[in-house]
Amino acid sequence: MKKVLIISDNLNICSRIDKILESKNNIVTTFATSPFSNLGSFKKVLDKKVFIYDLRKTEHLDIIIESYDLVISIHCKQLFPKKMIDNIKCFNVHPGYNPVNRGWYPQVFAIINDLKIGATIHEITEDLDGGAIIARRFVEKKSYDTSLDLYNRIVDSEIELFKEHIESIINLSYLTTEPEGNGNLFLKKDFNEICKLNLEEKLTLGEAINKLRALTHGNFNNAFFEDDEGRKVYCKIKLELDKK
Ligand code: 0FX
Repeated sequence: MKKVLIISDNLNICSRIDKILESKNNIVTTFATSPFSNLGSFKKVLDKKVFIYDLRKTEHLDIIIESYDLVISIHCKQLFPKKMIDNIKCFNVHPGYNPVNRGWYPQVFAIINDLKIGATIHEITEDLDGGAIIARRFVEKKSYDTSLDLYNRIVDSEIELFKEHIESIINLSYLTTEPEGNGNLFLKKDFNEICKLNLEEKLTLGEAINKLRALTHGNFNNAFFEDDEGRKVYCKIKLELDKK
């Protein structure tokens, strides 16, 4: 019986992963989230005990290392410290095709920079989203995708990869490939920077549409400009494919 820790800050994905793991009888799964996540909603939706682990705390790292055989990060926003990586097998399910889309909000930067995109499961190293690749898959990018449309398909792909590879991860019988170089790495600060629209910036209409659809994600207020009176005006775009 393998003791698996799933650590995540994304409840929607966790509940889908939970359903997959419920059917496995060779593992005992424990869920944990980060100090800044809403523990109450994790417990309510998953309907089980959920721990909070603060990966900056040595005592929490010691508990993890002693209590589990492996750790899987599924959109966990905490960085895994060296002590953890060195002492327990750690894996990451990433909403990007490594090494092309390392870092934050990969679909946003894939739309703006016309990069390929997909999902990856990889071993965790100290290099952000840079470890050996266990499985990865491209996801199609459509001309009328907003960030949310593409994100939803990427998450579906992450879940599929997880379903297909979880057995080999548990048994440590998976094969790996090394990422082809460093690829691209985008951080949260890069996202924050592109959200502020410079109305004087010269872009083609295509580039402008791409920027706005990359920053359109459901109800999030991302892209904005400042008007003459210094007020923030948020912008979203609506795209619709001709169904005829
Ligand atoms: O959990 P997650 O889907 O993923 C993020 C990173 O993108 C990922 O690379 C990392 N491995 C993981 C730990 O954290 O992020 P989220 O649930 O905060 O946001 C999901 C999407 O929502 C994001 O891709 C873009 C969009 N979003 C999110 C926020 C907070 C916005 O458009 N605006 C926002 O302010």
